[in-house]
Amino acid sequence: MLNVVIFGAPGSGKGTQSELIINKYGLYHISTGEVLRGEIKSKTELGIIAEEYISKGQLVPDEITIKMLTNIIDTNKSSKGFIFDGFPRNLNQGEALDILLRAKGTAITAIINLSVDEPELIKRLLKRGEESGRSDDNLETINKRLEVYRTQTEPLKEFYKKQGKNISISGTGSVDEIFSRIAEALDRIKEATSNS
Ligand code: B4P
Repeated sequence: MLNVVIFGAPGSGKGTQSELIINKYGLYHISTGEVLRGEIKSKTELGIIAEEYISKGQLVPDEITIKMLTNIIDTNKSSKGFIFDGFPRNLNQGEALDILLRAKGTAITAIINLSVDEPELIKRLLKRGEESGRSDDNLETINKRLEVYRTQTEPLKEFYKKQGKNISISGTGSVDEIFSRIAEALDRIKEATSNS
């Protein structure tokens, strides 16, 4: 199985690149942000709780996101592999994901770590806010999300570096240019795993 985490700050292009990755590699896309936004739109009990956190730029509690992820993996067992977009977002989620995959006899193959500088991230998110009206794409919430990323999510880089799974990719340039860099890395990994 090819299991890839797409990792990066808010606005680094995780969602954008995931779409291209699933088309080329046939992986099952799990975006916790997208699932949560769907719950908010349908005004479910979970959505009402999630909205409180998302609109303030905070992470939704782990017990909610880990349960959500477990259900999605369980219902898509036959997939060729997964792309985890927006999960894990802290060390606790990283450890939970490892345990979950180990129990299914598989593991994370690699993490694609998209690096983009903060002024560019803010520019992209403000633009999306104007176009989509997403409640968390305003300057105050963006700054909070970037702080949460620095303090809670970034430490995961070390976690995956220690496992030898971190692949850093520049997330600046056109969407196609960035995808070529990602595809080159994933093709190399696929080749190495099929020869081993
Ligand atoms: P997410 O939905 O994961 O969204 P994101 O990090 O804000 O954006 P992403 O990096 O996917 O950006 P995109 O490709 O769209 O999370 C939203 C919230 O949900 C979180 O803040 C949190 O509250 C909650 N949440 C989600 N998962 C959670 C978890 N596991 N635990 C707890 N809470 C969780 O790109 C952004 C914009 O840039 C787009 O408009 C795009 O068109 C543009 N763009 C992309 N690539 C570009 C490029 N190369 N050049 C120019 N613009 C580009």
